[in-house]
Amino acid sequence: MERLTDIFDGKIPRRETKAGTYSEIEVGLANRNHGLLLETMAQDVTPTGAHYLLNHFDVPLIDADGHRLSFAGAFANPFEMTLEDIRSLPQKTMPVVLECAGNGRRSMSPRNHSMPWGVEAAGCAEWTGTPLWPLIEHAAPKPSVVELSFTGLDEGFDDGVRHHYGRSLTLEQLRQLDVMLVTGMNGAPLLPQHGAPLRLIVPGWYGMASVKWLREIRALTEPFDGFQQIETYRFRQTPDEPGDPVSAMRVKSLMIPPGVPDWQTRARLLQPGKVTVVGRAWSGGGVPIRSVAFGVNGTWFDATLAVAAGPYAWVRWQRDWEAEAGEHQLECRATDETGAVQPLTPEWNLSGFANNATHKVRVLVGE
Ligand SMILES: Nc1nc2c(c(=O)[nH]1)N[C@H]1C(S)=C(S)[C@@H](COP(=O)(O)O)O[C@H]1N2
Ligand SMILES: [Mo]
Repeated sequence: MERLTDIFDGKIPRRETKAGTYSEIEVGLANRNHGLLLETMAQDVTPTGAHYLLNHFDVPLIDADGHRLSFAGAFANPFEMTLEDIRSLPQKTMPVVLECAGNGRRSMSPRNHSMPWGVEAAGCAEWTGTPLWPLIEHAAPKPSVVELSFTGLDEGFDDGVRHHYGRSLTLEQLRQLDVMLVTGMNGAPLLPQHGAPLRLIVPGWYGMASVKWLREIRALTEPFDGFQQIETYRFRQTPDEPGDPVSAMRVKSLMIPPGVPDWQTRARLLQPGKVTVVGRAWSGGGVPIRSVAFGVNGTWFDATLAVAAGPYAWVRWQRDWEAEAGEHQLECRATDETGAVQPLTPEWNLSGFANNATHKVRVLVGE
């Protein structure tokens, strides 16, 4: 890469045009799905339009009045619910961090053909809905039940397999996780692209578990064999191993890049003097953040933590920094209450899942 000074001195007015085209497949994916605008981390709650988006297939446009959620399969008391039925149950609003399991895979080589996420496939919205567990108890899984599957109305192909997007959780997981049936995001009805009219939110887990456009909850007496459960979202080092399933999020932190950006490169220019650097940190499974360290060229300083808005929300961190002229690499590194700490460099698996390496931002300090 060029020196940052060259960018801000206008010595490199534009990136040179290079031979070859963008990969059509990657551009197509990136144009349908988008990341968090990091600057919106100034607010506790991610605005709906700035929350990341990950949709595998087409967004199904569902008539809310006609929509039914069915509890089917090996339940003693199978039933169906309308949205009105769901909204008449006790309602709860929770700030929850969602993060895509593929967040951070952009720098892997050879690459995985999927969303080329940098750091921005995360967000913390306020989700409104009703707790799922009482409804499962009402449906009464038969003693032979091992898992429940959750199926969305969206449909497509992956690796030659046609399927509706679907995931499963064991009864034990459902008992422990505060899973919610959600109809609202940030005080408004769900938008079509975020799962309208009904989705699951599985707090503390990577986003793939939070099934959108939910239409069926099925009690199964054998483990679920859906494509999104057994083929993808596995930690594999070789293609033929079954791999452990991806579940709870790993400890992570992000910073709002300080200063002002260059349009094409996103390189940052900042004035010398005191800068308050701000970011957010979270971990999975409801584990709180213990500390965040702010790094400047590899030297670490303790950041101050605010109080998180809930067990599944991210927490604000900040650190004052006396910025001196020159090029610097800023970095943030969180530790959670179990002692888990972010690695400094990625630890890859075949799909680039759950990369929680530290967030690094290069800045040029100058007039
Ligand atoms: N039905 C359905 N649910 C889905 C998906 C999908 O493609 N179809 N994508 C999943 C993935 S991989 C993620 S990361 C989250 C993203 O949720 P968001 O787009 O509301 O941020 O939704 C999950 N739920
Ligand atoms: Mo995802």
